[in-house]
Amino acid sequence: MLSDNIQLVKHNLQVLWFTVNGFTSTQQRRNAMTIKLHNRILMTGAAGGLGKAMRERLKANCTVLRLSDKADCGPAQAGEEVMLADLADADGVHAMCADVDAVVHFGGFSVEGKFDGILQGNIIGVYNLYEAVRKQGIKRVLFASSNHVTGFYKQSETINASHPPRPDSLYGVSKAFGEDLSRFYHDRYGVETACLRIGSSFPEPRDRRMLASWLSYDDLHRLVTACLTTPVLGHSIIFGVSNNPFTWYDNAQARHVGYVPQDSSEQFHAAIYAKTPEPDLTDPAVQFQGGGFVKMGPFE
Ligand code: NAI
Ligand code: 15L
Repeated sequence: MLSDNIQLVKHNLQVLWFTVNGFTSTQQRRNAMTIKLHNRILMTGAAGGLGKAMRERLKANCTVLRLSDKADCGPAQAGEEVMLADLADADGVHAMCADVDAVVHFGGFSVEGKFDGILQGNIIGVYNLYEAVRKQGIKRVLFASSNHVTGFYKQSETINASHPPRPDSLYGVSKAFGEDLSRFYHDRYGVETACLRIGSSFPEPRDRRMLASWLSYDDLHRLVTACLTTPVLGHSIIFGVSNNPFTWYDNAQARHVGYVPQDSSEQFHAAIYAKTPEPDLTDPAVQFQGGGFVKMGPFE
């Protein structure tokens, strides 16, 4: 607790120094924010796409990066620990949370599909995680939510964190559950959470919709860093997108987090427009923000 407070004071002094003296470069601003406030960070979903992309980057944010997944993550490298666990196994989840200072939770069922997989990973799994967080006294969690919590808003609408959820899939419903569960653990037990409503985080946007929803890996790391280092996070909902020329999201309610995206989908526009057909405006996948998710299933 004392060392946490010392770290927070050091962080605030560093940010104050830069604020008073001015940031002479973007790099200085990033360096000021990428300080090691945490000794051990647990990253779940380490074997997945975002886990692999963040593995190296997140080492800048902590002394020890603990990696977990139910799938093989490969051997631990310098500055890493590996503890495999199925999120549906409460004892395994409790063990992987021991001695952890903050959790970056990417693990779970990441697309629309049969309910049982979603239930195990995203409902029971998230409950197990928050129970372990509560029992282990972990203060801060970054929860990978999704744009599919609000996928049934139109692509002609701009939404913010106060808009009610309109999930476009069982997957989106499960992420809405995770957001509500994390709010309960904040209000009842004081656990701070950032619900990152990630758009489309891949090396490049793959279609016209992703020109609006794209989040570069470097911007995802900036978002994670901002959420880990902001002095007071509370319970915050943040749309995870890059600085794209058009988007459907307004992050004004998360200014306290200090996320400043620096990448843009603009560089991909010409190529994407050249290789994709004119959108059919009567297609629900074109009308709604969730794209193809709005017409998937049923699966039983
Ligand atoms: P992914 O499917 O590549 O990785 C998810 C990882 O979670 C996998 O390695 C999988 O083995 C693990 N996992 C699944 N069920 C598990 C369980 N029961 N116990 C333990 N581990 C389990 O997904 P990706 O793209 O890396 O996404 C990471 C997170 O971010 C997911 O929660 C996803 O829903 C969320 N997200 C990702 C977006 C993207 O554009 N990549 C967009 C919005 C949300
Ligand atoms: C998600 O939530 C998925 O995890 C990811 O695979 C993409 O489909 C993304 O949303 C998207 O909407 O592009």
